[in-house]
Amino acid sequence: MKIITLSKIGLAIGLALGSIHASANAPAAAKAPAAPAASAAEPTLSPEAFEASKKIYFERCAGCHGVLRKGATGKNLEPKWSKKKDDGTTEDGGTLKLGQERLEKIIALGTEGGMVNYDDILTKEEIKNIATYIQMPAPVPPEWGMKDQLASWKLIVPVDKRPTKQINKINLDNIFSVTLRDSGEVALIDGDTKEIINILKTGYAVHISRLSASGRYIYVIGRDGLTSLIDLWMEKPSVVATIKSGMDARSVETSKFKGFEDKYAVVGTYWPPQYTIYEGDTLKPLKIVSTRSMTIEGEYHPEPRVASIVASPFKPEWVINIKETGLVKLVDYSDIKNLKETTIESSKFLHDGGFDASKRYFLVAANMSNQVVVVDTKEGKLAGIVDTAPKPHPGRGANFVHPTHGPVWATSHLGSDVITMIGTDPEKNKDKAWKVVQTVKMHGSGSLFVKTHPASKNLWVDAPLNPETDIAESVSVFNIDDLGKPDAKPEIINIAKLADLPKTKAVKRAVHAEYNNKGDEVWFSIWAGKTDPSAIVVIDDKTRKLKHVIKDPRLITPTGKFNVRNTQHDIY
Ligand code: DHE
Repeated sequence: MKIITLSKIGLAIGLALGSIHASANAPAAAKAPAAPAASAAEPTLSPEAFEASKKIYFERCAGCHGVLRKGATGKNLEPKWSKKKDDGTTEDGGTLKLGQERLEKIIALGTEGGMVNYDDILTKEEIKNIATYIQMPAPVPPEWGMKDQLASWKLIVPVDKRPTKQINKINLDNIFSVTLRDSGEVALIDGDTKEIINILKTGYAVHISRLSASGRYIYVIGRDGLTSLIDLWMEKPSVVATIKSGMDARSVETSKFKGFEDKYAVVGTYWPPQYTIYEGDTLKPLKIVSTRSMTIEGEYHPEPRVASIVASPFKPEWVINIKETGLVKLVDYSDIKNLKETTIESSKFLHDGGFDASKRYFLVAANMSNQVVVVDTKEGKLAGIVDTAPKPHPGRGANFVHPTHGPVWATSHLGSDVITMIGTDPEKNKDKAWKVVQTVKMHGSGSLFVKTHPASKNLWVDAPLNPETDIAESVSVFNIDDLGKPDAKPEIINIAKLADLPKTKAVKRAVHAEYNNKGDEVWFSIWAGKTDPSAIVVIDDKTRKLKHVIKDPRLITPTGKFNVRNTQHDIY
């Protein structure tokens, strides 16, 4: 059996860096020239186990820990790291120091810091191998420039072969684009009839869906960097173009300013760290901009990943958030040949976020800094940085008028069992703007998403990453009018039980609230195992009672859901 050793991998990385198109998929070390014999303590894997672990690392770990393993939402996982502290001393660490046994334990059981347990997802053998894999140097994936992108571009239905008006009878306003995480698909579901309109092959583990300004096109981005364009006007809405934007991605947005409707799309990639501007109706790549740069502390970072992107409705501008550097880029797309970027220094580890109700201010979680950054898109500068409870994770957050504090934006937290409300009205409530005005306790930590709707009086919040089954299966719902009362308590509803699914080994996590177009129904996904039957649970927002359960064998690991109208107009 061939054994891959740490020293061999080191050589392979050298080779990969030398030739940027060295295949990301080939067993890197298997190609490496002969290396000195491994010492007894050196972590080793067979080429097969190395490749399998590389795939698992990409699918399960890279999102939090980074392709180069320098850490962000998750800890640094380099074999050896060394960090200068403020007092001038040096701290050394790394996976080699933690060792095989401890790493296996962490991967299997998770940590209190928010890492989930993998003992119900990975086999013992896989856990053992991945623990070894992360003690070996990280293989560097290739770059992905214009030639690669163009070669991957597929214009499946050219613009002149598409309908010139909507030719189906579907209420487009109320379609939900639902991520089927582990099958590499999205389901388009008719929000009125609750019927599946179409299941479309897309990239692996589609992260989000975003709408074009007109509401005609849905753009979805896979974790594997595949961008797909869906035309809702077709008899059966289908994918009309795809392109591989990179190897690893999470965000896509469109041009929404008057005169630029449906003209451009922009995709942010985790690897390579860059954003690409595309023709809105074909996905033809037009411009690629690298995000590699210095951090806000003035240190070079080789992997500053593009996190959330939003489009301003008031300017031809995207707000592009760069995770590791803590820089927010306001990108003016009115002249992409002479692209103007305003670079705002904020806080490191920018992740997800949304507009306030006026859509002038963008609030984004710097999750590992335990802060929320506020950007004034009108003035093009930082409006504030708000300290919060650990690891804020808003999705797009929730906007409502608080009974005592006026307009607020709310986030829940991965690392705390509270909802944080931040004042967002610097004109009429100046003393409360960009300050935490209230925190309320919910049913547990491990929350990912909070949601309300202008037509609703409810504030819903999930906790899918909580280690307790009952908490992960449940959501809290607060009456907004009761907030401000010292004893404001939520109703806790076990959504998974309402789905009435057969018992399996996996936890049935209730995840991601999304309203329908009218704001009178709220939809939750049941996120269970890949081979488990799953469902979407529809709750009547007014009565908070079960209204419908969407079950279908094709609904495999549903997670994010994006209602056309709410996503098109940034309603949350
Ligand atoms: Fe997400 C939004 C990144 C794990 C479901 N997620 C986002 C955004 C980013 C991000 C940068 C904001 C995009 C935007 O608005 O432009 N997510 C990451 C990760 O790096 C992370 C932590 C690890 C990973 O490997 O991907 C991660 N995310 C998850 C999940 O495990 C979730 C729960 C299930 C899944 O489908 O993968 C998940 N993320 C979502 C959803 C949104 C999202 C549903 C959009 C929320 C919204 O309402 O807009």
